[in-house]
Amino acid sequence: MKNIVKIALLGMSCLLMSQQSFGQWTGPKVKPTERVDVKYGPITPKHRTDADMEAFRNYGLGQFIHWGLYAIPGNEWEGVSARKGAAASEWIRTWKGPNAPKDWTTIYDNLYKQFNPKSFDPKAWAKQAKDMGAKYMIFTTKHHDGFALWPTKYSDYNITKAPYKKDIVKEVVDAYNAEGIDVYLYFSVLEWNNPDYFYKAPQNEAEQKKYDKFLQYTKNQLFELLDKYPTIKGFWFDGTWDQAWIKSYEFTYNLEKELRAKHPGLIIGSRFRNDEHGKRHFDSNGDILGDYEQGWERKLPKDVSWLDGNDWDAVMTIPPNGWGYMKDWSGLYTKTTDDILDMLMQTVSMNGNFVLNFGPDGQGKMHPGEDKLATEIGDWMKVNAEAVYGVRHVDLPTSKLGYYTQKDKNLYLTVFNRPVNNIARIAVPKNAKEVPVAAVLLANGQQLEVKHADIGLDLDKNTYYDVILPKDFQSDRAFVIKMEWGAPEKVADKLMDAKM
Ligand code: FHN
Repeated sequence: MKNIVKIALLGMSCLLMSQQSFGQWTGPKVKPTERVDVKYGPITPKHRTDADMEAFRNYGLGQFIHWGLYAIPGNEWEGVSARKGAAASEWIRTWKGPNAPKDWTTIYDNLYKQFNPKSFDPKAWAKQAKDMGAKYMIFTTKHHDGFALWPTKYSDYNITKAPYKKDIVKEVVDAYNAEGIDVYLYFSVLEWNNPDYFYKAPQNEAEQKKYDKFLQYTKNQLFELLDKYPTIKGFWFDGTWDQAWIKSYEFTYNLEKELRAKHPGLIIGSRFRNDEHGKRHFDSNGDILGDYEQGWERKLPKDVSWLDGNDWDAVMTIPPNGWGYMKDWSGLYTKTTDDILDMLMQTVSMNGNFVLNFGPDGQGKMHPGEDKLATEIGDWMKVNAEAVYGVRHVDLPTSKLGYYTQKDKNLYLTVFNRPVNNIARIAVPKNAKEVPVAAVLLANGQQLEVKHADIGLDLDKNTYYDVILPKDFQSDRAFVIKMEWGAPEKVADKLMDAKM
């Protein structure tokens, strides 16, 4: 009974945490009506225009890798699943409840003694990511368990103490860079097993002293990462939701400045810090803290207006939730290639980057399901990538058929819902100076007929361009129609609107 109450409480506090931390920034933005005094607000402009940020904006597709000690259990231990006892596979250290192994935390904290991934081949990972079409990757240097995959001077709980010994972060950075893929380092501030870590704000001088030690340690590690891996493009921060960190706004503000000074061009998302009023991601005036919105985790904005012009990324798991290796995918809905392509196109059509997560196993091998997805996504990208990279949102009425993207003079429609009449109808405002004038299928280079179709609905502000799909063109996946913009041939005479 006691345990049931504990689990219920844990569930409630997780829910509360997720509501508190995510509720306010992943919906339409509501700006305060009056501006508030904010001293520890944004450091960089809302829309950075430097080359590094432009590169970020153009990635389109990225890969996330969650790898650490949690890869060894893979969400189970001695045949018992942690599915109902831990929040996610990389959270397995927090496994509680009747099924949790005895002395589980101690077992977990000693897993590093067996971390010796014999099949780890960073070049193969990087090649796979490249073939999939990823332009950047985010790698977990250290997750909430605190185990560092690089030889940090500042903690003993690191890779040099594991039988593997070698600097995994370096191996990953070098391999991905060699494939031309930009690397971002995931860094969890939260550390479950660090005695100097505080969840609640320190209550007295002694506690503050301890937490200051933790803050200095965090700072040291971040500078160490910049020193050791100078080619990285940014940090992807996580575990920044606890009160002790929130109350350290002056420290985090200064730290952000120092990190940027040390590494010009560094990209930091909105999770890193908050203002002095405790507002995370966006300050009390609704202004973004950091270079891009970092709250789109396992969710996507409903429409582009929700983003208020901010840069953003969406990070996505393949199973419903679970970032680290999960041995057993059975009985779970795991996203299909079509699901992922749909989310990818939805994301880029709203100016975001879509980042797909992989959780390699304890030996360094990807899950076979991940291998399959990577191959299938890569096959699709080889044909259709120009509708993904460097594209922007299109300000046209939304299409029921799929998602628009644009680049230079080209408009792309990625069709997920093929119309039964084989007419892909593009709605364009009647006063548009540019309309689709030519179309081609990216799948096979076939030119398509484009016909003006003014369907004459009373009071309709749009006119229509019909792209005719060949009946004999079949596709098992979404396909892309590439259109060229040009001046409309002739403007049809306006028919009289009816009086009624
Ligand atoms: O708690 C983590 C989780 O394990 C995972 O790392 C994700 C990735 O975005 N971030 C946290 C929850 O927001």
